[in-house]
Amino acid sequence: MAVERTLAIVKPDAMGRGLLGEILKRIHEARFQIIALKSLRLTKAEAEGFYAVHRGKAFFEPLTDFMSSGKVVVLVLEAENVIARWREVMGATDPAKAAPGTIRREFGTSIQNNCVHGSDAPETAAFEVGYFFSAHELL
Ligand code: 3AN
Repeated sequence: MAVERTLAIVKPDAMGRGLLGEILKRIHEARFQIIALKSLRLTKAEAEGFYAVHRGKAFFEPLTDFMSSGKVVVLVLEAENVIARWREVMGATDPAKAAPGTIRREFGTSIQNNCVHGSDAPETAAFEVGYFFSAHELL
């Protein structure tokens, strides 16, 4: 199985509720290596660019408002099969449908306010990592 990298985001709802430490603990327990990490506030335009594949959907406007409403922490995680494994730790998009013990099930409050993001495929991971980090930050 290949060593992969994925982009994780601790979203504004989780940051505002003081959940960063809890989420980092779960990343540590899953034995994912943190290659890079930073805290920032997305502009509305940056949130729209990040979620460009969802442009035109009903949830695009509220989603990009939400993602630019407060600080986020973005991380690059590395491990074997980490793209799928981080999505397992996060749980399903809708917290009500997420498996027990997952971050979204335990802390998410709606489909939009679901605490964390994770890339869904190698191609999106490459785009998303590059959206936030330059090559010299990923050594
Ligand atoms: P995931 O983050 O689980 O891969 P995506 O990529 O389908 O989910 O959606 C990106 C983000 O858009 C989700 N994390 C969630 O915040 C929001 N979202 C997705 N579907 C909906 C929806 N039906 N209503 C509101 N927000 C949504």
